[in-house]
Amino acid sequence: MSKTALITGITGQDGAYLADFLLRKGYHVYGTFRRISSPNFSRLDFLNITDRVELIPFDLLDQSSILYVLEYTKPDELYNLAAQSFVGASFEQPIATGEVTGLGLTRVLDTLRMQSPHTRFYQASSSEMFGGSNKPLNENSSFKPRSPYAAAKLYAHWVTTNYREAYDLYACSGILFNHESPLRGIEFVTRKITYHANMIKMGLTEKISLGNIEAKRDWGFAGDYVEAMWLMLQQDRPEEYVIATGKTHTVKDFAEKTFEKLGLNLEDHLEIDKKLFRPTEVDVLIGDPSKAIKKLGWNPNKTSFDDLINIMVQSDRELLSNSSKDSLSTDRIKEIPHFKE
Ligand code: NAP
Ligand code: G4F
Repeated sequence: MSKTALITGITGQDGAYLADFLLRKGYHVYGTFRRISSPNFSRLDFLNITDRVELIPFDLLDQSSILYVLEYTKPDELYNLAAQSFVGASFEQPIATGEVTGLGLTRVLDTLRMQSPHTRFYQASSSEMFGGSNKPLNENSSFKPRSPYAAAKLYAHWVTTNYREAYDLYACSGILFNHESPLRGIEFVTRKITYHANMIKMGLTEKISLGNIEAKRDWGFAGDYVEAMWLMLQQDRPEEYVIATGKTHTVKDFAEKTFEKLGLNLEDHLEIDKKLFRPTEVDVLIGDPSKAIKKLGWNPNKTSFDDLINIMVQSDRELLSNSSKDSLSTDRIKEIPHFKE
């Protein structure tokens, strides 16, 4: 009989790639979506897998829906990817972020403990919890969250550890550094850049507004990172793992390379908008994936920084070329300014 997996947040970037990965491994995949006026399965459509997964309504804010989903699925593996995942928005919606990203995990894990304790559990922890460092960060590095999002993730991280120790659950946290793809939300900086650069190339807009372009991130490809999530749940013992490439680049590097690939000069099109700076910033993130390489056999070098940019630039070029001109507007990707003062 095939194994079953439940993915919360299957409509998101990682949810879609993980579903695709697990289907290829022969899993029966259940995925949760929020009951909103028009549920959006575009990422599953992009990977041609919408009809191959079983979609169940669910909300991290609603204990009953969590109970219902677990009773119905009783999965072998549960991947908790659902979250309010945008750091920027967490400054404007700190309470909702805490409710969904922090307490939501506790609702899931406590229900799991009572309804399906045999299920192997994966929690999507984040490198944001570290708060940044010039030196590579590993599983023993200390945490200093610098946003409501990071604080909520750290709470969820510690609850996962606690439930493993207190109730002997097979509960793992993957501490993932930034990972991107053509399916990345358009408000995140990499996708904002590849989308805008293509718009500029096509003459549909002239400028891109960015915030702190000196910030550095350790960027990998989401398609490679979902394999690490799965590997964590195949081990003898549940543990924490850092997943990263071990290399870091500035936002400016990412933007310059993207513009260069399209034959454009970033300087001619860039506007720095102070309103896009965060009240507190994580200046540098770089991860040390040695443990994942050694224990999981995971390969951090499958997709290089350059290849990642190529994949995203190409995908946005195709997306924009296939869209009607009337539907294209950079207004779609306006960000909420951060009111520090
Ligand atoms: P994403 O694209 O923003 O996806 C988030 C998912 O959570 C979406 O399916 C969203 O549903 C769902 N969701 C939001 N609020 C919910 C609620 N109240 N109840 C149920 N579902 C809800 O995020 P991602 O990039 O795939 O990241 C996946 C997870 O990894 C997140 O937990 C994120 O914080 C974490 N993480 C990501 C990275 C990264 O670089 N991508 C790094 C470290 C950790 P809708 O489609 O309805 O909005
Ligand atoms: O792309 P970002 O919004 O991603 P961020 O904040 O690093 O968070 C992502 O990675 C985390 C893992 O480390 C995840 F946990 C989290 O869920 C999410 O997936 O911003 C990256 C950097 C920041 O320093 C930001 O200040 O880019 C800087 N930046 C500069 N201009 C901008 C912009 N970010 C955005 N979103 N938009 C800008 O215009």
